[in-house]
Amino acid sequence: MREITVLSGGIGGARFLQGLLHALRSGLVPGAAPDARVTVVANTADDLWLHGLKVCPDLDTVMYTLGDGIDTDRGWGRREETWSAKEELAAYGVEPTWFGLGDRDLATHLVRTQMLDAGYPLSEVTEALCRRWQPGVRLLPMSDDRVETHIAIADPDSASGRRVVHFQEYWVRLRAEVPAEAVVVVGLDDSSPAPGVVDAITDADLVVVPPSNPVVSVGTILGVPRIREAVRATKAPVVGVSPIVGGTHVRGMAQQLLTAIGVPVTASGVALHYGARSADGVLDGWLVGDVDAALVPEVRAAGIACAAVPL
Ligand code: FO1
Repeated sequence: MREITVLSGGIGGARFLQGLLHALRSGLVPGAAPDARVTVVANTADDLWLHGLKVCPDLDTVMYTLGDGIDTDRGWGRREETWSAKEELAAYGVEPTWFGLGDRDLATHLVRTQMLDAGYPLSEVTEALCRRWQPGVRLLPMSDDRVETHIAIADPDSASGRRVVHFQEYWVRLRAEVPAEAVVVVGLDDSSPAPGVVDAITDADLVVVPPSNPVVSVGTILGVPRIREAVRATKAPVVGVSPIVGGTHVRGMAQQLLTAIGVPVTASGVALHYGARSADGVLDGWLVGDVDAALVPEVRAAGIACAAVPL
């Protein structure tokens, strides 16, 4: 195995990638060359424009985590961060004040926005930023097109009884504490895979679905036209790791969003949501936590190889 492709969101995917790279480079992955190339296809639907800057949380979380610049307690943003610009913006009463842009992190968004304004596509911007961070993977945005996840929530004050907020407002300001009624990914149907994404999937020796959010991370990547087809067509085995262990997510808001789309919040529910490649889905194999061993038969019955391991 020389080419491994991982479809990743933010914090969960980045931490999985840290483990994968450590195992690979230590020669612990049977059948994989220690210098196997890892390509990360990252979700960009969490992206947002803030104070005139393009912020790409999942791309930056993977880049900072694997480039050793991440704040390990928060799991996002830079370590040794300062917040002077954020404090000054708040002093001016500039909204949103609920999204923390650190001074060091701002430099990334300034460089990215300047390059986007100069006409470089997000994929080339990401490649340029990675020349500094050297994450040890090829980091590709799922698309160079603008795609944004918005969440419909109940709003008794509005005529329709609901309103739509950007995913980051739902997650960061509302802490996913209001029921999500629908997930709307703006621009997804008109988006195209970024250069190299389809080939990275079809030419891989292994495709991995890490424990990222099945709805707003893996779900949005698979929702980019042609990406799901590439996963279904690849010669590589497609193996996933359950983000749900013991009936709940490890962190984040997968529980709330799976509920919003009617998927059971179980290790088997997510596997069946992704589906077996032999049916109409994308998975050949699925790993569940030891605590979920009782769910293995249900996953196997759906045509997906399955094992319970200490996730
Ligand atoms: N998450 C928070 O909970 N609070 C924040 O203020 C915040 C700021 C932020 C800034 C840059 C960035 O790349 C990520 C940031 N995140 C923050 C995390 C972000 O909401 C999540 O990492 C992803 O969008 C979900 O995976």
